[in-house]
Amino acid sequence: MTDKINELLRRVEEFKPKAAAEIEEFRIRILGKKGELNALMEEFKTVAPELKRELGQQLNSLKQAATERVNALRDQMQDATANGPGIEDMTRPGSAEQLGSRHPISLVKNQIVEVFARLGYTVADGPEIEDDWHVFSALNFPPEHPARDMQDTFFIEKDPDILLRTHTSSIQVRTMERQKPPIRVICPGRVFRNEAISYRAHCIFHQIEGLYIDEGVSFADMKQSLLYFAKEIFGEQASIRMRPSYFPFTEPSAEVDVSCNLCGGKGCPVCKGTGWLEIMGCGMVDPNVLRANNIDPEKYSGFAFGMGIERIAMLKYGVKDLRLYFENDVRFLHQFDTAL
Ligand code: 2NL
Repeated sequence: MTDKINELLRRVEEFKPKAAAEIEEFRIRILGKKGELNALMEEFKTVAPELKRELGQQLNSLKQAATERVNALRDQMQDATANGPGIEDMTRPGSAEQLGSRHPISLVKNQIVEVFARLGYTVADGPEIEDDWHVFSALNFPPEHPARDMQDTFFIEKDPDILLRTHTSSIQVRTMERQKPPIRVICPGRVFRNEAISYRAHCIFHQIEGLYIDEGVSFADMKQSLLYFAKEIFGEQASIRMRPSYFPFTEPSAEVDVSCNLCGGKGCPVCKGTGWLEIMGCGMVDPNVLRANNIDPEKYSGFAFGMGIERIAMLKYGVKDLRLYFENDVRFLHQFDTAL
């Protein structure tokens, strides 16, 4: 029996757990009700009386040693998890932190903002829940304009004066309320439209608009600013062209195209054979808009432009489906942030 006791004592001393769960398993196997120690205690009952004294002492020492070992191992394990290295192997490589990455929409927004900051624009923000004045009336939308329709705009049911902004122009209107010309402001933000979701449309998307008002601001100023923007975002080889267009808030208005980078202007499937890709709308601020915002159109003139950030990011990164921006699949999101 002494051999059995010594054998168990040796196993207790040599026991080296790798995880906390192993200690508890070991405790139950040795010290538990149906454990090996109690089995020896049963056996002890049958030994000859003259051996009882000596074996009793050995069994008590074994029990004490096992209990102390289990408690000590438990403490060590706790220290190791609480304080880092304890019984741990200090040469093991550290566990790497899984870092997130910036969303492509944020990356492109920041790049666009930086370009215009270099031209002296400041950044402005405004509420997503707006009223009719800041989204439509102050921007020369006639009362019957289709954008005012429920089909295009999300209204609050109880009060049709409250709506989700459909463009970021409302931020510029709020800037004109606060600030006298010269005004040079760039306004990024989320906008909302009641659209069916597809690869090229979503009911929530992002815009950046810019507004420049001062004495003597011309169409030529606008063209040069937007050419600079296109070269900064799409590369030095980029050129732009303007096509006549219409917006309620600008006159004259234009659609801006950038030369297709994929085919160098020769025509390819991406630019549908035209050599050009539409990137934004722009125009000279309509005198009605200046007047509505208490700016004298006889003294001041200005230009404004607006673009969809999703679209710019699609062209820049070759993203084919706009819905990818909203699904938050990390396999998609991790591809853009080069700062990591
Ligand atoms: C587009 C076209 C545009 C504007 C936005 C604007 C704002 C004020 C006054 C005049 Cl406060 N204009 N914004 C002007 C022209 C075009 O956006 O296609 N956006 C995605």
